[in-house]
Amino acid sequence: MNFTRAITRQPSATLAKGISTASLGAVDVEGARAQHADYVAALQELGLQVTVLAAEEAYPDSTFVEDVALLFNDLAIVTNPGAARRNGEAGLIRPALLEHFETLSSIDPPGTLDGGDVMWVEDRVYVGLSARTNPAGAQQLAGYLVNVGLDLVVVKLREMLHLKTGLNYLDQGNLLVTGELVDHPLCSDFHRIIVPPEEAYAANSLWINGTVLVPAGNPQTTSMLEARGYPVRAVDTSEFRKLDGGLSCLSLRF
Ligand code: CIR
Repeated sequence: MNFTRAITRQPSATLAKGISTASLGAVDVEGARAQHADYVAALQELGLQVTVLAAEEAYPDSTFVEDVALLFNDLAIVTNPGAARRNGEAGLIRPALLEHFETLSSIDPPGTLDGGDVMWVEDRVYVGLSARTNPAGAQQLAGYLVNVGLDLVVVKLREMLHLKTGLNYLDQGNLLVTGELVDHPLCSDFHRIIVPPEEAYAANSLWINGTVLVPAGNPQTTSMLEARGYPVRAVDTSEFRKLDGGLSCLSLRF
């Protein structure tokens, strides 16, 4: 399925106060803005019409728009983000979604769910149970998906922040995978491209209309993707990595 649109949000001046476990040093907000502009340019180069929403200073992590909504054809779901500090971001995305979707469903308390935990592969959706996404959130998602003919597979995470931190579907059965998920039974349905531990961050690469966006500085992953026939476009997201954020986190694609 080709994407035609994406929604992104400008990094805020308060970005450096975002949630982080990365210990990679202080965030350079100007650098992050430049990297964000290149990310938007990469999506545009691949044919997407990109909406860039204004920064939200009250929410340092709000540039990671992937976590606040799930989009499956005509079904749009606003999530209930699992980190208390990010919870209010869900309401902020509604107006942008209503430009494109007639109605919005929602994940509601006690359910919590981050979009980073959700991977869509054809007629199946995988959801990670993580520190952010709980069983009640996954159950609500299953209820919405059954109405549109999509199955839900639940994946328990032990270490990763989100499912897509370590697992990303490309196309034609190809799956990027790393770390705790490499030997997960779900992988048996796919051709695995195993990302080595030293490049684990590149498991969060992003298939866009035939090309794969790969975080800059991951030569092994780049070579493996090229060997499977994918054109690769490097995008530097090092400032977002300092906040545990990767390529997929920075947009909603539909
Ligand atoms: C957070 O901890 O919520 C943000 N600092 C990073 C969110 C990354 N989002 C994603 O992987 N989908």
